[in-house]
Amino acid sequence: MNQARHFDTIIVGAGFAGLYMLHRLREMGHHAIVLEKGSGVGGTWYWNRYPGARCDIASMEYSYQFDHELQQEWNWSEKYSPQPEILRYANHVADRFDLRPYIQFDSTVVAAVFDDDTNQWSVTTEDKTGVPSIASSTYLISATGCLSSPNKPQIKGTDQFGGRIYHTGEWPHEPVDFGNLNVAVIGTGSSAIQAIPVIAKQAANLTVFQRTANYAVPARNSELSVKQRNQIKADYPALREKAASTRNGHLTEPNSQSAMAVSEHERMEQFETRWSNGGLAFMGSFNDLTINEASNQTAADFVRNKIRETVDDPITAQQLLPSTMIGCKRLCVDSGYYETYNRPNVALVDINETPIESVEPNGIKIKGEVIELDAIVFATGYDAMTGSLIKLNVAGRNGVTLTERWRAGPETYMGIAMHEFPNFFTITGPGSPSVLTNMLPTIEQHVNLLSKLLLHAKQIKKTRIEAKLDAQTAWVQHVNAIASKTIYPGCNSWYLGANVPGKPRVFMPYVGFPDYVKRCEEMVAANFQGFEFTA
Ligand code: N01
Repeated sequence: MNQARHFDTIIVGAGFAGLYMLHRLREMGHHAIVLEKGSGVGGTWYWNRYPGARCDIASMEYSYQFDHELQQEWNWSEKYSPQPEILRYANHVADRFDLRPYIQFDSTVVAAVFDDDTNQWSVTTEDKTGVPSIASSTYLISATGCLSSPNKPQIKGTDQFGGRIYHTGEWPHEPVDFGNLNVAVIGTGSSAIQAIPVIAKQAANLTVFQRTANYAVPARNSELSVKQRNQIKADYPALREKAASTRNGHLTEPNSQSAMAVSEHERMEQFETRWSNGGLAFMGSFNDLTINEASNQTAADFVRNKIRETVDDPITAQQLLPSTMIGCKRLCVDSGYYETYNRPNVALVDINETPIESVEPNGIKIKGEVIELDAIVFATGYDAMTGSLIKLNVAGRNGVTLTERWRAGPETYMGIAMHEFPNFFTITGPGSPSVLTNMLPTIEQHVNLLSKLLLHAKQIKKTRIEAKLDAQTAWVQHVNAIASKTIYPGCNSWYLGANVPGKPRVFMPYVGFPDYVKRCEEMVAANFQGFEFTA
């Protein structure tokens, strides 16, 4: 694309959000294109190829529901499918709906500028060699994902390291063999917790550097039999509807009782049942684990006891005990994580007690001694929710940038639009439930909502859509008010931006999925109240 081309809509990102948005817009007759940094579709599942990567929401639910035949014909092989299978699914969708011709790969968006006079976005991309191209459009939709801008800590000496360096969020496409190597993993979030058991089996020695101990519940992953799949498919719409009525948009079978309302015996029984069933449904053990600190404490103590029971070495077990509230950071789902510390080739370093002094050419130095290493895996997460949006270098009316406007934290209207940024929209943006939910239905809900918004503008013959300032201010206040009633602001999580030095501490997602959907429906019914349609 050497000459500026014009589109009705430019979508950024060919992950699950971008693919479905493209499909819907094509159905609506839009001349649309997706600009994608990678060489293939799949978004987060294209980049996250680290060992052990898989989803932690059941695949039968972590999948599209917009097309009945698609969900009937696709066969997930496991309860929680591994990354290669999820990536195959994304590719299948791209082919099945003939989306590939409308996706421009190897194209990183480096700037997007709104022209107030023409109501057009001018979007600059760079190819793999840095050669720029420009395209323009009436609408610009970011489908960049919430967890796609890797957080790379600046540890002194990293650039001098003589071995190999990886980041879980930018994993090589060729197989990585850790056989007979001395390996370090830095970080103990969901990615690390999935990767560590697999790497430990391959490596000669594995040293894990932990900053904050995390809670993990067992996945109890298993193969899905034909019978199990068919049972779900037989009444898929009912299952989807039930999931949509839950707080997180997936089936956690929430218990309607408070943890404080039952006896100690009943409480333990509930926790044990959920622990042996596995998965995120553990947080549904009682209805108040995320809003009542005393209830939360009972669940946290239960998991801490499980860690003590599982890990043989009492000092390591002690270091692995999380001190935060459970679920305050995203709960991790594991397959043999704590058991891995019983292996003779695995060591844990608590960097609060023994900080990393530097990375040396041959390893990592702590307490004046170098732990010799052949490879370092950074499992240090993401500049979540806002990082990828800010990297687009979006300039709205009068050249105002997101970086300026979001200096004190992101401000959006309903998580989909921003005042001063006309015709710019975000799928699962900050201020929407996004990362607190099953992302696939949440993505579909946003795509459907944006499709309706663009259709409405067309029907009333307007081409410029902008969120009103008062509506945005009220929404931001509402998002904060709801979050402040929960345990979430109480620990240093990426939900709050606390993992990235210098990032403002603001709780970014909206708590409450069905309530959010209801509010969106009310907004639609009120002719997209909160938006101004002009031109
Ligand atoms: O990232 P994280 P992630 N020095 O931010 C540590 C989703 N996901 O990639 O907690 C040393 O959770 C950091 O420490 P601390 C899921 O939503 C889903 O693991 O900030 N350590 C933490 O331990 C998840 O929540 C799946 O103190 C440093 C770790 O690195 C989200 O993605 C699988 C450090 C980062 O953990 C992000 O998960 C994987 C430093 N300077 C991910 N900086 C599924 O199963 C950071 N850390 C679907």
